Amino acid sequence: MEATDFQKLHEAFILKAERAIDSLLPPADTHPARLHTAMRYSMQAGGKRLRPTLCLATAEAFSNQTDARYAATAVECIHTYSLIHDDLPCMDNSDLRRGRPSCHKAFDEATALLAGDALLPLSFQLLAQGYAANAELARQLIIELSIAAGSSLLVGGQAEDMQTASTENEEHRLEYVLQGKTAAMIAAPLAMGAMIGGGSKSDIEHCRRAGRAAGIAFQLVDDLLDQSSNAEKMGKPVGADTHNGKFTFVRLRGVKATEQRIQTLTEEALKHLQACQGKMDFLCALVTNLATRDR
Ligand code: GRG
Repeated sequence: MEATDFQKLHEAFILKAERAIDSLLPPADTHPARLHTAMRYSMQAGGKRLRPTLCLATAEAFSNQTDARYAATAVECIHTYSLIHDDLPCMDNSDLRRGRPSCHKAFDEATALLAGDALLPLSFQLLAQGYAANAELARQLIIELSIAAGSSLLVGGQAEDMQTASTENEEHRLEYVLQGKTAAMIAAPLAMGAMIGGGSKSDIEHCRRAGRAAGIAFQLVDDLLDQSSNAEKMGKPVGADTHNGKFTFVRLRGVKATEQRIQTLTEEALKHLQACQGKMDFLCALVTNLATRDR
C-alpha cells in the first residue's frame, strides 16, 4: 500500500474513532458532571487510537455491514481506564499522560479512580447494547474483551509488574507482563474486529495471534523509546522504566536483541494477517509502521 493511501486511511479511522467516542460517552454536563467531565477529559485527550483503529480496520477488512464503532469505543474505554489507574500515585505515579496532566492531576485522585471505574462497565454496556440485534456476536465480543481485560491478562500483567523486581524467573515474568499489559489489549480489538466483520473461526484466531505478536513488538518499541525519546514527543514521562527499576526486555537483553525481536514479531504478525481471507493491506501496513514508530 502506498504511504499516502495508508496515511489517509489511518487518519480516517482515527477520526471515525474520535467521533464514536464523542457520541457514545455520557455528556460532560450529565450529573455527576465532575465524573463525566473527567471520563471525557481522559478519553478525549488524543492518544494514538491504536486499539479502536485496529478494531474498525479489521471489521472493514472482512465486511463493513456491522457497525464496529461500539466495539472500538469499548476497547478504548478499557485502555483509557487502565491508563488513568496506572497513573495514580499507588501505581506508576505519573503526572503526564497523552501530553497533558494525568486525570488525578487535572481533577483529584478519587475522581480519577472513579472515572476509570466508570469506563470499565461502560465498555461492556456498549457491547451488550450496541450488538443487541445479534446476541451471539455480543456474547463473543464480551467474552473476548473481558478475558483480555481480566485477572489473567491486563490486570494480571499489571499485578505482576507491580511486584518488586527479583532475579528469579525474570524472563518468564517479563513475558507474562508483556502478554497481559500490552499484547492482550491489542489482540482483542483485532479478534473483535474479525468477529464483527464476520470472519471465520480461523480468521479470528489468526487476527488474535497477529495482535499478540504485534502487541509485544509494540511494547518493545515503547521500551526502546523510553530510553531514546523525550516526554514532549511521547506525551508521557520517559526514562521511567530505568528510574523505577523495571525489568524490560531491553534491560535484560540489550538494544540489538530487542530490535531483532521486534522484526521477528512483526514478521509473525504479518504472516497471520496474510493468512486471513479479508482485505488485509491496511492492517499489514499499520503493523509494519508500528515497528518503526518514533512516538
Ligand atoms: C491499571 C489494570 C491496570 C492496568 C494498567 C496500560 C497499563 C496497564 C499501564 C500503562 C503503562 C504501560 C507501558 C502499558 C503497556 C501498554 C501501553 C504501551 C500503553 C500505552 O499505549 P499507547 O502508547 O497509549 O497506545 P495512547 O495514549 O497513545 O493510547
